[in-house]
Amino acid sequence: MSPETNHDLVARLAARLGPAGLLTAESDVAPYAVDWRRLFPGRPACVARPASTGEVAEVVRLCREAGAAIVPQGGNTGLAGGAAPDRSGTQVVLSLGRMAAIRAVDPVGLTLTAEAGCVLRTAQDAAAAVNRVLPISFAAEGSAMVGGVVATNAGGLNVVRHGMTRANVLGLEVVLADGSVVAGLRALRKDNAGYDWKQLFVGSEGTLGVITAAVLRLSARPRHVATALLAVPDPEAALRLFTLAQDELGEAIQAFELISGLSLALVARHGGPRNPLGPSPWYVLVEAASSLPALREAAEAVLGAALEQGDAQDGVLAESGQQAAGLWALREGITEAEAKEGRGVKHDVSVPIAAIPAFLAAADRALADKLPGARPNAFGHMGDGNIHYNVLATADQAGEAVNAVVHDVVEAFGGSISAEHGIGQYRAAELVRRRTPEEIALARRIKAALDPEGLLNPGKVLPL
Ligand code: 2HG
Ligand code: ZN
Repeated sequence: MSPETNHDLVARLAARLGPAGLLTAESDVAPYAVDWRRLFPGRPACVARPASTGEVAEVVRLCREAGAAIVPQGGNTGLAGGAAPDRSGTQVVLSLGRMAAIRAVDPVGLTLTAEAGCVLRTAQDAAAAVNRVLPISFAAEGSAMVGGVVATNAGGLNVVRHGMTRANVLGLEVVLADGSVVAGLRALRKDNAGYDWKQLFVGSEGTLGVITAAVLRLSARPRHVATALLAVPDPEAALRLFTLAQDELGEAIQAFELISGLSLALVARHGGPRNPLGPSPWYVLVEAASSLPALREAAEAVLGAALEQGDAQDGVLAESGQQAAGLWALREGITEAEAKEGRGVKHDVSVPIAAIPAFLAAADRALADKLPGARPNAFGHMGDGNIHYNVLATADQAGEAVNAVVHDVVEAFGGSISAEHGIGQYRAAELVRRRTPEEIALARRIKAALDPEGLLNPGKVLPL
């Protein structure tokens, strides 16, 4: 796109969206130009901030006429650079932040309909106000927006019980690359009429269409919640505890997190909350929830059994919601603490749950062999097989080299190189290396069918 086309496009967008709908000054654009970790600094032509689905469609049409690429963006909390523009100065960031309405909440049918720019926590609060739960939850929920949550198929803390975002999307409204609006905001539990096209857009990271609103599934709000932090000697013990919790608490388990001792040491070092347990090589944070009155007794019995069989050396069962929140603050403080500690090379991987201990041992060995001095820091959603095997690397260890070592081990265990964060631009090249040519060719055919001109978030998910 030439500078003149660029200039024309910005003028047209300004005329269509008005002053509140378009940002061009460098200081206004800056927060939208780079991802949260500041790994992918970009330079967009402008930031369009449409206030309605009709305006989103108009932005897409104007960009298409000008041949300008569009980078959809929600809360910009992603960890894969999926919402950051490139440095060409020609891409238009399409921020959904002004489309923040909750269109409907149905406590009987258990659904909530929200626009893409609605902050996840606002949607959770709206569900709580009618005594229901929106069961998608993760550390960035105070900034992440519904559109981005759906577009990245975000995972998080409750996947063990409620599945990924994908499992909680009932309907979508999407603007396609040609500017047409597909209205599929059906609030139905059962809808088996034809292709389930909405699932194509869930996890497509803005490369197939722009999600403008979603119908999300709500759940009953459990009356009792039991949250416990346990100090465990090793990942094998944690895995035995997972089985124990499955046997004794069953479907009430809504989170089962594995946390390394280093993770909580980093949280403490960087001003995080106090760890009520002593130092330990590993911890498990487990939460169960049910409306049945016997939950607490059952949780106490599990904790007792865990201590007795030696798989936990110490443990605390939260006495109040506030104490439970304190335990969660430890877990949710890890990402920021790691960022303050220095250069962390992230890996968001999954392996079969039962293979987690062997995977961790093999990855530690491979790292010690091939990249001496690199410090692994593993934590994550053990109940879903998802480990954030992050590596505090030395200055001379290139990120790609660290990725290769870790991902080779992941591949040997039949795992995935992105369990929940998506691909963005961070993992696009790696995806092509780690999936079969047939899978990549299929993905390219889907992309070509929906975005033949390649204007939607180019270079994300699939490399150019
Ligand atoms: C979490 O589980 C997030 O806290 C972030 O997915 C993980 O910082 C990370 O690597
Ligand atoms: Zn995670």
